[in-house]
Amino acid sequence: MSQQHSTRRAFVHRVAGLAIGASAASRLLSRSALAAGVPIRKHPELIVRSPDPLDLETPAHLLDSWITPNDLFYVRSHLFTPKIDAAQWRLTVEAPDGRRISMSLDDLKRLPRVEQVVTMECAGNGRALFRPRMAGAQWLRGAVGTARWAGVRLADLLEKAGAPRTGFHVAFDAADQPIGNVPDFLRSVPVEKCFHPATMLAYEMNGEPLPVQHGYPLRAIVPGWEGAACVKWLTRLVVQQREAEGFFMNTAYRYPTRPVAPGEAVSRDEMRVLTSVTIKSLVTHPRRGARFQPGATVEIRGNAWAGEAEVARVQISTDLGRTWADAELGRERAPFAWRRFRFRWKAPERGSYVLMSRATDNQSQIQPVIPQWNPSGYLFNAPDQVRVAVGEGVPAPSDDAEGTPPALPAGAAREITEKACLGCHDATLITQQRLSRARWEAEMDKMVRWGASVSDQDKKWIVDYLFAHFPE
Ligand SMILES: Nc1nc2c(c(=O)[nH]1)N[C@H]1C(S)=C(S)[C@@H](COP(=O)(O)O)O[C@H]1N2
Ligand SMILES: [Mo]
Repeated sequence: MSQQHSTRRAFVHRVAGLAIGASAASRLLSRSALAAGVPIRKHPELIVRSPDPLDLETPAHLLDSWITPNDLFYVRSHLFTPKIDAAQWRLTVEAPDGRRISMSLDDLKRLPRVEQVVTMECAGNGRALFRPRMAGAQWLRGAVGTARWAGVRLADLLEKAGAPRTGFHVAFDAADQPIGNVPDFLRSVPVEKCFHPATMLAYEMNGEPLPVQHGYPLRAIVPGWEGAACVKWLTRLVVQQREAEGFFMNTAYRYPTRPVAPGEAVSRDEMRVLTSVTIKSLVTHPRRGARFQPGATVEIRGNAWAGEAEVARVQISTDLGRTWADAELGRERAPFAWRRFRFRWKAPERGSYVLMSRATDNQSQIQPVIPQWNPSGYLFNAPDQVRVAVGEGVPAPSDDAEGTPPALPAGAAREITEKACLGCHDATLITQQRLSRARWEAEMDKMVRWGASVSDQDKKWIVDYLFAHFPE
């Protein structure tokens, strides 16, 4: 190890930083090979959190409808988008007694078709709003959307395969491939939820074949649960006695079982796998930074959702949360879909105002004033807020896109950092973070475990450089 590193260091010095380690080079090659052939057209207003693997956020003001159009729907992919030939593709289902069924897309389309409107939210939606901050895609408010999904009931397939109805887990395996040592995306869901009549495998989204970035040709829809349960590019379902193993079950997508202090470390056995998302709302109109004249009538609109529960009430405050008034709920509804809300507001005298929304569900859960901090930044659900200006000359900040520099800044360690990191992901994944030194170190350690080739000396330089440019 150390000999290899000292050789590489010497080489790097000799060619004035233009050298590239052999393993980094091969990862760069495999990256372009894996990523090749899946060109994705992106709506110009979506915020790029990472271009490849692809993470796109929807600006909140574009979520101002019950159904989110496909080209505006957020995208969250941990790995490179796989290119799948539907003619060759099959889904296999393996039952614990050894029974196994295998189906083509046409076979699936001959099963009874179900269609339902379901909201899907990434567990990390709102992560960028937690303090202290943590590593991860820096979602603000728009890693959420609602679509009309069509496909088959998962229960129909499980029944065909003779799967047991209780006590087991269904592991969802998918066609996206690990990058270097970055773990495979593998998740499982308890069989009881899989037999729920609303849980489905979808091959259509809003009347179109599933778009490639949303899981073509087939994905899971697990209504009410956080997005990571909705595995895309499905290839294989295994009914097994235990939860699936691996990073995306054992480390990611876990939430503390007790209230923790901001910044506190929490051990694995004090966390459980995330399931339902919680009560939350989003103001979709007006947008942040809008300007009105005193006396103007403004319709405040938005969406509220409650995971597996139902939205019972949405309230609006325009005086920094001192008083709240009921909004009217929209008529469009479906069991696991968000509800629209609206409220008429008469813009008062000149000034800067914050329009806030706060939802309550049918189990009396209400959005908390202070969201529960947790180590990975999941389930942020404080009341939403949109600052607007009334009258001329009042500042009206708009922070939806919260500028992410696209490239690493100049600095002594920039090239080492590029070589160590950019084989597996783009620079924006780094430049959007704002972390303490300890968290930058922890991120580096994780990346080394995942196959980044860095010596201890390089690691120190990289952490110094990252902390200098992207401190909390
Ligand atoms: N195979 C696979 N499925 C996946 C993911 C992934 O990286 N790979 N990301 C998950 C996460 S974290 C979320 S939030 C949703 C996002 O779905 P979308 O990209 O269609 O919005 O897909 C889930 N399914
Ligand atoms: Mo997610």
